[in-house]
Amino acid sequence: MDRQLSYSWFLCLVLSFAATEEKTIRCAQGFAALGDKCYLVSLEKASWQDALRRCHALNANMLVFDNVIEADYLKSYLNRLGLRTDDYVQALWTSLNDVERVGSFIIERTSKPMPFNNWEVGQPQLDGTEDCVAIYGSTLRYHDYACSNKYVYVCTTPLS
Ligand SMILES: [Ca+2]
Repeated sequence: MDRQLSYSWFLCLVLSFAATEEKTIRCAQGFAALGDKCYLVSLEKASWQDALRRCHALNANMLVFDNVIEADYLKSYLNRLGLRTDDYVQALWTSLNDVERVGSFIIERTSKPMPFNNWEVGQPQLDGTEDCVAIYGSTLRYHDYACSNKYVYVCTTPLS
Protein backbone atom coordinates (compact mmCIF):
# COMPACT_ATOMS: atom_id res chain seq x y z
CA MET A 1 0.00 0.00 0.00
CA ASP A 2 2.79 2.38 0.98
CA ARG A 3 4.59 1.52 -2.16
CA GLN A 4 1.52 2.26 -4.24
CA LEU A 5 1.04 5.58 -2.48
CA SER A 6 4.60 6.70 -3.11
CA TYR A 7 4.25 5.62 -6.75
CA SER A 8 1.17 7.87 -7.03
CA TRP A 9 3.12 10.76 -5.55
CA PHE A 10 5.94 10.16 -7.95
CA LEU A 11 3.53 10.11 -10.90
CA CYS A 12 1.92 13.30 -9.66
CA LEU A 13 5.29 15.03 -9.44
CA VAL A 14 6.29 13.91 -12.94
CA LEU A 15 2.99 15.09 -14.39
CA SER A 16 3.12 18.50 -12.73
CA PHE A 17 6.72 18.93 -13.84
CA ALA A 18 5.70 18.01 -17.38
CA ALA A 19 2.86 20.54 -17.28
CA THR A 20 5.20 23.31 -16.08
CA GLU A 21 7.76 22.34 -18.68
CA GLU A 22 5.18 22.48 -21.46
CA LYS A 23 4.16 25.99 -20.45
CA THR A 24 7.70 27.31 -20.28
CA ILE A 25 8.79 25.99 -23.67
CA ARG A 26 5.86 27.53 -25.53
CA CYS A 27 7.27 31.07 -25.28
CA ALA A 28 10.70 32.37 -24.34
CA GLN A 29 11.02 34.26 -21.07
CA GLY A 30 9.33 37.64 -21.19
CA PHE A 31 7.07 36.65 -24.10
CA ALA A 32 3.33 36.02 -23.69
CA ALA A 33 1.40 33.39 -25.64
CA LEU A 34 -1.56 34.81 -27.58
CA GLY A 35 -3.25 32.78 -30.30
CA ASP A 36 -0.48 30.94 -32.18
CA LYS A 37 2.42 33.35 -31.48
CA CYS A 38 4.49 34.65 -28.59
CA TYR A 39 4.56 38.42 -28.10
CA LEU A 40 6.89 40.76 -26.29
CA VAL A 41 5.77 44.37 -25.98
CA SER A 42 8.70 46.69 -25.23
CA LEU A 43 8.32 49.14 -22.42
CA GLU A 44 10.73 51.66 -23.90
CA LYS A 45 10.52 53.56 -27.14
CA ALA A 46 13.07 53.14 -29.91
CA SER A 47 13.61 54.09 -33.54
CA TRP A 48 12.49 51.44 -36.03
CA GLN A 49 16.10 50.30 -36.67
CA ASP A 50 16.83 49.98 -32.93
CA ALA A 51 13.55 48.14 -32.39
CA LEU A 52 14.52 45.76 -35.20
CA ARG A 53 17.95 45.13 -33.67
CA ARG A 54 16.41 44.46 -30.25
CA CYS A 55 13.87 41.97 -31.61
CA HIS A 56 16.59 40.16 -33.56
CA ALA A 57 18.77 40.04 -30.44
CA LEU A 58 15.91 38.10 -28.82
CA ASN A 59 15.73 35.73 -31.82
CA ALA A 60 12.37 37.24 -32.61
CA ASN A 61 10.82 39.11 -35.52
CA MET A 62 8.96 42.37 -35.44
CA LEU A 63 5.20 42.19 -35.53
CA VAL A 64 3.15 41.78 -38.67
CA PHE A 65 -0.53 40.83 -38.45
CA ASP A 66 -1.53 37.63 -40.25
CA ASN A 67 -5.23 38.47 -39.99
CA VAL A 68 -7.68 40.80 -38.32
CA ILE A 69 -8.26 38.37 -35.42
CA GLU A 70 -4.63 38.74 -34.45
CA ALA A 71 -5.07 42.53 -34.32
CA ASP A 72 -8.02 42.03 -31.96
CA TYR A 73 -6.00 39.72 -29.70
CA LEU A 74 -3.14 42.19 -29.54
CA LYS A 75 -5.42 45.13 -28.87
CA SER A 76 -6.92 43.34 -25.83
CA TYR A 77 -3.47 42.34 -24.63
CA LEU A 78 -2.15 45.93 -24.89
CA ASN A 79 -5.14 47.16 -22.93
CA ARG A 80 -4.48 44.54 -20.25
CA LEU A 81 -0.89 45.85 -20.04
CA GLY A 82 -2.31 49.32 -19.49
CA LEU A 83 -1.11 50.60 -22.88
CA ARG A 84 -3.50 52.86 -24.68
CA THR A 85 -3.29 53.01 -28.45
CA ASP A 86 -5.67 55.80 -29.31
CA ASP A 87 -3.06 58.42 -30.17
CA TYR A 88 -0.13 58.28 -32.59
CA VAL A 89 2.35 59.03 -29.78
CA GLN A 90 1.35 55.61 -28.40
CA ALA A 91 1.92 53.85 -31.74
CA LEU A 92 3.86 50.58 -31.90
CA TRP A 93 6.35 49.63 -34.61
CA THR A 94 5.74 46.68 -36.89
CA SER A 95 8.05 44.85 -39.25
CA LEU A 96 6.65 46.50 -42.38
CA ASN A 97 8.70 49.03 -44.31
CA ASP A 98 9.33 50.40 -47.79
CA VAL A 99 12.95 51.38 -47.15
CA GLU A 100 14.17 49.72 -50.38
CA ARG A 101 11.46 50.87 -52.76
CA VAL A 102 8.89 53.57 -52.01
CA GLY A 103 5.37 52.15 -52.08
CA SER A 104 6.52 48.53 -51.88
CA PHE A 105 5.88 47.64 -48.25
CA ILE A 106 7.41 44.34 -47.20
CA ILE A 107 7.94 42.30 -44.06
CA GLU A 108 11.50 42.69 -42.81
CA ARG A 109 13.41 39.37 -42.94
CA THR A 110 11.08 37.53 -45.34
CA SER A 111 10.66 40.42 -47.83
CA LYS A 112 7.07 39.23 -48.36
CA PRO A 113 4.17 41.66 -48.74
CA MET A 114 1.74 42.24 -45.85
CA PRO A 115 -0.69 39.30 -45.44
CA PHE A 116 -3.78 41.51 -45.56
CA ASN A 117 -4.63 45.16 -46.09
CA ASN A 118 -4.69 46.83 -42.71
CA TRP A 119 -3.92 50.42 -43.78
CA GLU A 120 -5.75 53.25 -42.07
CA VAL A 121 -7.79 55.36 -44.47
CA GLY A 122 -5.43 57.89 -46.10
CA GLN A 123 -2.33 55.75 -45.46
CA PRO A 124 0.34 55.15 -46.63
CA GLN A 125 1.47 58.62 -47.62
CA LEU A 126 4.34 57.51 -49.87
CA ASP A 127 6.21 60.79 -49.69
CA GLY A 128 9.58 59.09 -49.37
CA THR A 129 10.13 60.19 -45.78
CA GLU A 130 7.75 57.76 -44.05
CA ASP A 131 9.23 54.33 -44.68
CA CYS A 132 8.31 52.38 -41.55
CA VAL A 133 4.92 51.16 -40.41
CA ALA A 134 3.42 51.50 -36.95
CA ILE A 135 -0.01 50.62 -35.55
CA TYR A 136 -2.38 52.59 -33.41
CA GLY A 137 -6.06 53.43 -33.04
CA SER A 138 -9.06 51.40 -31.96
CA THR A 139 -8.41 48.65 -34.53
CA LEU A 140 -4.59 48.96 -34.72
CA ARG A 141 -4.45 50.02 -38.37
CA TYR A 142 -1.17 50.55 -40.24
CA HIS A 143 0.34 54.02 -40.64
CA ASP A 144 3.65 54.84 -42.31
CA TYR A 145 5.99 57.09 -40.32
CA ALA A 146 9.57 58.31 -40.37
CA CYS A 147 11.74 55.38 -39.21
CA SER A 148 13.61 57.68 -36.82
CA ASN A 149 10.43 58.28 -34.77
CA LYS A 150 10.57 56.58 -31.40
CA TYR A 151 7.77 54.21 -30.50
CA VAL A 152 7.35 51.11 -28.44
CA TYR A 153 7.46 47.93 -30.51
CA VAL A 154 6.31 44.34 -30.56
CA CYS A 155 8.58 41.32 -31.11
CA THR A 156 7.03 37.96 -31.99
CA THR A 157 8.06 34.33 -32.33
CA PRO A 158 6.04 31.27 -33.30
CA LEU A 159 4.82 29.13 -30.40
CA SER A 160 7.25 26.29 -29.84
CA1 LIG B 1 1.97 58.14 -42.95
